[in-house]
Amino acid sequence: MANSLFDLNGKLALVTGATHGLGMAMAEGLGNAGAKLVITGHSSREKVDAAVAALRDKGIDAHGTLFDVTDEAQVADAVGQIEREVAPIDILVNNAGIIKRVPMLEMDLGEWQQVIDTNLTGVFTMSRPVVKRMIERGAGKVINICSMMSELGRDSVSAYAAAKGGLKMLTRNMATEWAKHNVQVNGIGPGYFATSQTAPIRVDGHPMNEFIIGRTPAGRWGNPEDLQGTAVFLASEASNFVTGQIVYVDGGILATIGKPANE
Ligand code: GCO
Ligand code: CA
Repeated sequence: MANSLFDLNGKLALVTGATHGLGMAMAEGLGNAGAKLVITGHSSREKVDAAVAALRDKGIDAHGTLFDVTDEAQVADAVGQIEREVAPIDILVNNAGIIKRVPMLEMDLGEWQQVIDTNLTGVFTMSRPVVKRMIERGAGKVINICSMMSELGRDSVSAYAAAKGGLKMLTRNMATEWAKHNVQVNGIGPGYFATSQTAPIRVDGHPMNEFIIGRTPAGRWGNPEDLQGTAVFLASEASNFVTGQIVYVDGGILATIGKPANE
């Protein structure tokens, strides 16, 4: 009986930005726990179709759609279509996000705005039509993908850190407003993971690569699969009294000030 708490059979999960990387891994984890999946991308139909095929190859009932989470009209249409043609959305994972590593004084205002719009405002626009329906049904789960940068800054990621810091507080406000409707809203804060987003700073010899391995008590980069258990927990009945929390899956980075390089 114990594992029925984590059973997602009969649930539909919508994961944004899930054509690759962490979003894809979380979609797979939710699917392995029994959920039906709708994954989204924002630009490439081919990437969405390939990701859906990969999930289906693993026996997961997956569907795909293409829209820009920052476009309210596109979001409204997509949510309506999913709820009509697939199923009501029980679990929303707001994962879509971009990063621009540019020192603040060199960043164009447009670059700043694009990061804030996608990573923060996109969660506002994506969540509202989904949660309105969750409230009508009396239950729902929202998981916002935050970051190490919800807690710590780093040179050259000002817009990303501001957005992810804001997303931590948006998560708490969503939790506050929607708990009475039995909609739980939590965040997952990934540490440093081996994905295409971090590929540029993970190459052998890049100073960040050694730094992160040294700065992470677990002594390694995260693998996307490391997020699956936390995603299932926050998407399942097991977390019905957990809301407004950010669960950091970071190999211990946030627990420590680190140690001298040669220790
Ligand atoms: C960076 C990295 C980080 C990670 C992740 C950490 O440039 O520092 O890309 O931002 O992507 O967000 O949680
Ligand atoms: Ca520039």
